[in-house]
Amino acid sequence: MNYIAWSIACLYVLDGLLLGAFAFEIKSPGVDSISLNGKWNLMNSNSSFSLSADVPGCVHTALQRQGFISDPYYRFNDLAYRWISLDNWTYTTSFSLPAHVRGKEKAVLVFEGVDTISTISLNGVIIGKTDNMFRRYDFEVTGLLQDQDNLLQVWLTSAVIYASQRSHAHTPYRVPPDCPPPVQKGECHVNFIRKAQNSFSWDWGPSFPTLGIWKGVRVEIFNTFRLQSFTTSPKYDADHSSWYVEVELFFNVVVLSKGFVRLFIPLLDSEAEFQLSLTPGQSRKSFVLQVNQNANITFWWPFGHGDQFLYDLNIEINFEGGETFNAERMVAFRTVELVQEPIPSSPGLSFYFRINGKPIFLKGSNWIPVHAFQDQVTTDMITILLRSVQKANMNALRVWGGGVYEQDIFYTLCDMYGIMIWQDFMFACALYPTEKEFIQTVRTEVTQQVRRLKSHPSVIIWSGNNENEAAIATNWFNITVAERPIYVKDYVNLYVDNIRDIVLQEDSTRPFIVSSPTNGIKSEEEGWVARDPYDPHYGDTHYYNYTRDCWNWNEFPRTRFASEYGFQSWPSLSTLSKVSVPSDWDFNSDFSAHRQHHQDGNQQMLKQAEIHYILPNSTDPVQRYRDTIYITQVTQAQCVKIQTEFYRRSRSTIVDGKGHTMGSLYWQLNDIWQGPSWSSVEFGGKWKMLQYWATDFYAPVLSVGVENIGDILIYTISDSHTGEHKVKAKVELYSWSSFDAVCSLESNWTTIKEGESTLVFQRPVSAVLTECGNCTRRSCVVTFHLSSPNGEMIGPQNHMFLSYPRYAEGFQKPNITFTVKDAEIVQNYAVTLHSSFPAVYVWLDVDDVPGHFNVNGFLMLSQSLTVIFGAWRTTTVEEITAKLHVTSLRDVY
Ligand code: BMA
Repeated sequence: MNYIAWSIACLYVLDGLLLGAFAFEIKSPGVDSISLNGKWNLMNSNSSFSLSADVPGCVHTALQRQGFISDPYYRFNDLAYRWISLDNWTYTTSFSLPAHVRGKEKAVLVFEGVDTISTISLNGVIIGKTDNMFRRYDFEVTGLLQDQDNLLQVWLTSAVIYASQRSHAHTPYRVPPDCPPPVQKGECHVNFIRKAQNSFSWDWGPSFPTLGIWKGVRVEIFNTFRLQSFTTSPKYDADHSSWYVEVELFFNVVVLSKGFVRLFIPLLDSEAEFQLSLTPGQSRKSFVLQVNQNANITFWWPFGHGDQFLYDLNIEINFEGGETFNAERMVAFRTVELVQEPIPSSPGLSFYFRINGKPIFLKGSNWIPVHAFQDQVTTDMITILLRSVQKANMNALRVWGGGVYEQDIFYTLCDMYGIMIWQDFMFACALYPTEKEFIQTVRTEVTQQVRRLKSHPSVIIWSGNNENEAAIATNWFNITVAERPIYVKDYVNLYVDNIRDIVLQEDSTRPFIVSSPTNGIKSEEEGWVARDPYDPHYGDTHYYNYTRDCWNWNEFPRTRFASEYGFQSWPSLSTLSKVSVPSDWDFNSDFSAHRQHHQDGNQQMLKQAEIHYILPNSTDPVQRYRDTIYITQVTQAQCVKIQTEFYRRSRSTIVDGKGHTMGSLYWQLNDIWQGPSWSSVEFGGKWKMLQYWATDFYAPVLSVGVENIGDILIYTISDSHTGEHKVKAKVELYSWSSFDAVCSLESNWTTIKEGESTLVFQRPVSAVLTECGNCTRRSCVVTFHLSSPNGEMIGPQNHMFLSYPRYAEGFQKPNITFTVKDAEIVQNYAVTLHSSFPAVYVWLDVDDVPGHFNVNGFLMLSQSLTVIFGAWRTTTVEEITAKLHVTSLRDVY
């Protein structure tokens, strides 16, 4: 597969030194670590395939790299290659021990991640089994190792067959759902296996139930002890108004060992030394470094609210035997509270995050797995996505519970960029079994993941599952009244008595909620499964409605916190063309139907589009296909903009007892493959129109225009902490046939307050049109922006339509032409557009040249306009000129 789009060489921030301080793999004193990563042999059950395979890796990647299969994402290959996941596969390697490690006391084989069901043997002896891809496994192999020719084998069982067997063995009652909806073309019973739940298919992704060794493998050999992991948790002591850092060290000890631990943060002039005494067995040691009371601590803030200050914490251990250990870890000081308290004139409770004592509105989206083959996810891919998040003015992501706990580098970059993470545990849209072994493996998974991730300041909340409270409450699986108590009991057992219990024990530095959506405290009062977990008066909500007119903001629930909402669109032709052929490029082709995993998704997109726009009708089929992709992206961007602006302007208002919205995380940021989905960034990193628009609708200070009962209302929303501002709204009306404003209006000066949404302009549409003279609802568009007393423009320019563009009068084909020039900044190109008439949703697409524009999908109200394209690889004026396509709404019909 061609990953050019991903490979931007990670120019941004990957300062080796800085990331070094985040390294989570530990070099323990006295431990020899022998990596077993690299080339292994891979064989299927009847030995008809025998090939070389990388570890970390998976069977699909190996088969593709060795030329046994072509790109699994190509056309219908997900179905053609189903056999791979139905077979059993064995990874084999052999290794010798370097002379200096032979004869040591202990040897442990560490598997950072096995996907998923396996039996592992060393030199013919079974050393263990795995059943959970989210766990690390340490198998003691002392006495089994030879100096040379050790044979290590990992016998993987088909996840699909295992899940089916477990489900059939579960006889007392069913644990639904059995299978995904047929449109997803997936496999059944994924809830019976601790594996990425989306790997059996999802409504935005393919079914590739991978098998493999997806993370590193090593042997650790030692005489006295080994340090397995450590955590660093800055905590605030409110009673003494002071900070301390709790450091926990996890050892595996062979013989009694003694020494000293020294902790210090040079920049805060804080230091402490402790005695350390290790007794044989598993040992967890906790130390507290009191931060110097006189030191001035700079907090870590979410992006847009301040800097992401990170301090270097040094850990030094000196053992009596002379062995030493040194580690550096970046720590950050921040507090997080989830505030659920009564709100005046509103029944229910608030639901918002207070970081360092300040209420913060979460602006962002939901994160899904970056690839079906996790071994192919690179740091570059993660960096591109997280940079896109920050560029779009987002400050938060929810790592959704149907995928994977992300790699360390993901959280490290979020720490550095100030992106707050809402971390789900990996359970989604299903009920789950609660047999002893299942609970046991989940307990280990949760303990390990909390310990792995809790040192990251970016993680601000743990959440038990995705939509499983709602699944029981609103009876997705047709459970009878008589059976319901069994499922509620299982639910409480898994998420409350086990997962919550572990999280509360392991981590007191961030809140935990049991599900999303949930009513929070109210759900707890109702026995953890609320009557209506979507109640807008409590907790968070997920809301989707594809059939109602998305321009009608009255349709949206005025929730406390919108953690999911969204609309689908198709990715660009350049992304799709990598996995399709020209005969597929038709909205009604088998390919278009095959890639759509959401029932009626393609029709829903067009129906929603058709409410507002005339659908593409070019007689050239490929042009019509391109235009249809375009119209789905326009529709998605416009719908999500309207909904997000509604949530942002609801932050400080209460209407009919509802409001005080403090978060909008739309569904979904990224894509797992090249197909239609709710994403704003395509597979490969290309921005859809929605991603460009997010930059504006998530701007720190924003003006929003809406129509309500015949009035034009313009609100200002300010996320800033800089106090009060005076602003006025400058409003202009443009007709579709001229670049000169028909009229200009202004609001009075209004004081806007930090953290509030304020009405700055209100006038009846009829009065505005009369005052303007030459405008009707259909012939003009309203533009507006905020201006400060010294004439500065505050926040982005915005606009609103007074009728749907499909009814626009005087709308002309704009005949946009362009010229491209070198912008004289490395890899930046200036594209100057010339238009004959005002144009709406002007969209620039440079095909497969990776990079993005400074603006895109815009309203063009001037004859000429220059935009900048920043490329992520070397390109030329000629290449951009040849590949650039410009489309505006009036061009597609
Ligand atoms: C939400 C998510 C996902 C899904 C999305 C779109 O409910 O949690 O399960 O992909 O809706 O349907």
